[in-house]
Amino acid sequence: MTETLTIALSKGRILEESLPLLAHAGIAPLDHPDTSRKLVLDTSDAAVKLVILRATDVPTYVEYGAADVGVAGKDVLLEHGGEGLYEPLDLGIARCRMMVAGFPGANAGRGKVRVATKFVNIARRYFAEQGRQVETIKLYGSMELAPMAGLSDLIVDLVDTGNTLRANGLEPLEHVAEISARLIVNKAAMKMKHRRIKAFTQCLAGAVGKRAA
Ligand code: PRT
Ligand code: MG
Repeated sequence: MTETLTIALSKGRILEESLPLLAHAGIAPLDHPDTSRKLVLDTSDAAVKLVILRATDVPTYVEYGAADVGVAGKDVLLEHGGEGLYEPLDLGIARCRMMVAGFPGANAGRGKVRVATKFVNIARRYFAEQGRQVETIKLYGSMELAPMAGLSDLIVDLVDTGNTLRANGLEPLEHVAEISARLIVNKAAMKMKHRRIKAFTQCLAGAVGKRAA
């Protein structure tokens, strides 16, 4: 019997950049994920389904086995805590950098500093490792506004071109981590569906290799 495979993805750049890799594994959604309102999509492979989630929910679905595998940004994984998951492959897509940013020189200040971010766990860990005292403030969007509005001295955010920071008078100040999307796998599924998942991972690895070449 063919083993079924449920793949968790998020809309936007992860989905866009994952589709060519999935195509390499013989998997194409039957409905277009951007225009369809369906959250579960059948694919060209009858045994494979895609579930479309918020990016931050992808590790949760995979950890609890509601999806066998998923594609998640390293930022999301670092923030979620990756203990309940396998992370067998760096897909090399949706690349960016996690940075500390602020007004020029804002990171030179002494005393307690306020840091606004969506990534409070990553920020706390980063500053704690350096023995720097910070107060983290959790935000859900538009981190770039926080320094200008006087909410925080610094932000921790993802940076690609740097245009968003520049447009708001901010600068990248410190590099926290290189970010790219990873294939994640449920631990029980890795045992129960070992062959299927191994073959799928190898197909994706082949596609990643071709992209890099
Ligand atoms: O948008 P939503 O709240 O629904 O969820 P999300 O922001 O998590 O999803 P999405 O699709 O925006 O991002 C999914 C994943 O893409 C992230 O988890 C990252 O791993 C990865 N990624 C890669 C990025 C970027 N590049 C990126 N540039 N995610 C976000 N950005 C944002 C950044 O937060 C900032 O607002 O783009 C802006 C900076 O871009 P530049 O080019 O102006 O520097
Ligand atoms: Mg976004």
